[in-house]
This record gives sequence, structure tokens and C-alpha cells, in this order.
Amino acid sequence: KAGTKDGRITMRRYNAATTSSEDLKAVLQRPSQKSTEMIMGIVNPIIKEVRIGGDKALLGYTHKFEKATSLTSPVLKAPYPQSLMDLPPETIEAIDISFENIRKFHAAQKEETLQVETMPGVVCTRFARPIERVGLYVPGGTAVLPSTALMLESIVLAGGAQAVAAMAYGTESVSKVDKILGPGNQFVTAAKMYVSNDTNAGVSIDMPAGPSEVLVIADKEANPAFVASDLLSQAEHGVDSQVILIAIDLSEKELLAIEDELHKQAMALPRVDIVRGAIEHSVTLVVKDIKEAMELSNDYAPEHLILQLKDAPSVVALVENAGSVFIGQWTPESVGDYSAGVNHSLPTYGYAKQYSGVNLGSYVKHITSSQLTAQGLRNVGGAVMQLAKVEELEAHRRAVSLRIKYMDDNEL
Ligand code: HSO
Ligand code: ZN
Repeated sequence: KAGTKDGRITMRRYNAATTSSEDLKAVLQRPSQKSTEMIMGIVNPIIKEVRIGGDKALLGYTHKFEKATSLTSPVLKAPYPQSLMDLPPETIEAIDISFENIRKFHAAQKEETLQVETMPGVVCTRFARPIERVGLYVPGGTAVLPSTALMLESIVLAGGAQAVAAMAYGTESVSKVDKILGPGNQFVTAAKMYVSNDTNAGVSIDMPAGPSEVLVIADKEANPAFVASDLLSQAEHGVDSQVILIAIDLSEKELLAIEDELHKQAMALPRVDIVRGAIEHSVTLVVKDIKEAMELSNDYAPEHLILQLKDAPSVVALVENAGSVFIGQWTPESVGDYSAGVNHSLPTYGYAKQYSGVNLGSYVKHITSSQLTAQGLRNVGGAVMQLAKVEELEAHRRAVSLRIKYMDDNEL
């Protein structure tokens, strides 16, 4: 049952037909994370210190944790030093292609004002306005990306809980933001949760986050090498990543073909040791049909769902919970990670049940409006006055009744 028995990199395998539903649930548990109290115990003092000490505290932690002791200011402003802008032309081209696809897809998400006349003379609208100041957390970066520079007015050279605190409260040189977006490790997530709960900060966050994961659903038509490569591209992210394969009605021979590919491809990867860690808490589930596969997938609510199925597009209708769906054999997760145009900041750890990935809507808030004519107020006024009466809020009732009396007196 071990994940990497005898040095062979292989996922534990279960057959849904012979496994109880409780056991199936247990098998699909995410790897447990460090206790919230422990993480908060480390994160709280850092946030407090940055909140009070500003730049000096932020730099202190950057020197300590990032070992960037030569850094004298936490903020990098344009024009950027040429040394940071010198990139190989093929990298510039890759960034430009990805940037343009991401821009195109997100620009198309812009909504028109929604307007509905709910009753004659009662017009309600909903329109979006940008959140003024947004802080984007870019994890793990020692490199400064030109694409990131394009999206931000200034770059904060900091990471971890201290960077989150600096953006939430502002420091002498880091401006305070209204919302913080972007993935990070457990400390970053804890700091984001902390500041979003602090009414003194007045800041919201995109979503809670946990380790990254992928769920691949494959049938007999799927190419074993493709399936294995998708599982591995998620497994190489971190030892806490989880990869799940749901195999629909595959024979022992077909399962072995995938397992052989997984082992062979994994052994050739530079990050094989990380892969080994991730595979240890990853599983293959064999099910009888697509219905059973989708029930398990929707219950697991994967960050990434890959459909390597004969008729993959038709299965999308059955997806209830997932961060992003990759449809068919020519759509590996890596295209979405980098260049297709979809966003790769997605809900993990089962949060796809209630959260969306980052999208244009993450950067706006919605405002509603209503505008009534005199006749409109006559039409809806009775309902308003009756409910105000039920709630015994007399001022509310009179705000309508005195207007209607005014209309009557003035023959409006
Ligand atoms: N798969 C990651 C995103 C990423 N992959 C960035 C490569 N670079 C999100 O789950
Ligand atoms: Zn990735």
C-alpha cells in the first residue's frame, strides 16, 4: 500500500466496487496541514510588528527569512534597473503571448450594467466599479517578472506574513491596499485570514488556500503517458500536493500501463524527490462509469479537473465543483498554468465548493441602484408599507405614506 514501495513511485489503488463509502471518503482526505494555532502563533507577532514598526520591521523580516540582507528599501519603483529587465528573447516572447491571452480572456469578462424594471416605474440596476487598491501576492519569487511589473504600480520586495501585513496596514513606503489576492504557503494564508478579520485593517482577500491538487478522470481511450504527465506536473509542485486519478472501468493491464508511465516519467524528473512525497498521499480510484467518477470528483472539489475522456466536452455539464477544467487529451494543466488565458489562482483544499478562482470579478465590487417614478412608488409602496408595519418600523412606513399623500394632494 505504500506510496513509493521498493523505490517504485506508485499511487495507492482502490476499487470503488469493493471499498465502503466511508473508506472512499477517508482515501480522498487532503493531506493534513500544520495546526492553525501553531501557524497563527508564528504569524501574529510578525503582523503586529510590521503594523507598528512599518518598513523597518518589514525589512528586518526580509533580511532574516529571505537572507536578502543587502536590501535597503522594500519597494521597487519604475524605471526598473536594466539588470532586472534583461531576459532572453524566448522568455520575453513567452511572457508576451501568455500576457496577451490572459488579458484577452479577462477583458472579455467585463460586464455591462444590468438593468431590470421589476414593476412599471421601478428600475433597478447593478454595475461594477474597480476596487481601488489591490495587492497581489506573487509566491516564491526571487525573480521580478515584467508581466507582474505591468500589473502593479510599485513592487514590494517582500514575502510571507510580513508582506501581507505591510499591504494590509501600509508602511512608510508600502501603500495600504483594499484587497489582497494571490496564493501563498500556510503562513501567507494565515496572515491573509488574520488581516481580513481585523476591522482595523479594512482589507478583504480572494480566498483561503491550501496545497495544490489535480484530479484526472481517464477512460480506456486515454493515453497512459498523457495521464501520467498530468499527474506529475501537479506532483512536482510540492510534497504536500495531492494528485488523484479516477480510472473508469480500466483493466489491470490498462492500470499498469499508467503506473509504469508514472514511475518511468517520475524517475526522469529533476524534482523526483518532491514527486515522491506528493505521490505518497495520492491515490488511484477505479470506478465503473462516468456518473460514479463525477460524484467522487464533485465531492472532492478539485482545484484542477482534467477530463481525459472520449467525449470530454459533454462531461463538463456534470461538473459541479472544480476550480478550472481541462477538457480532452490536448489540454494539459500546464497550458492553464501559464499561457492559455485562464487564471491559475484557484481554490484548493475543497474550497472550490464555495469559491471561484481569481477572475475579473475579483477586482471589482458591485453597486446596485434603484430609481422610481411617482407611479412606480404607488405600485410598490403598498408592499413596502405592509412589511414596515410587520417589522414595526414606523419611520420606514411613513417615508412612503407621506410621499403618496403628497402625490394625492398635488394630484400627481
Ligand atoms: N499549478 C499551479 C500554478 C503554477 N504552475 C504556476 C506552474 N507555475 C497552481 O495550482
Ligand atoms: Zn502548476
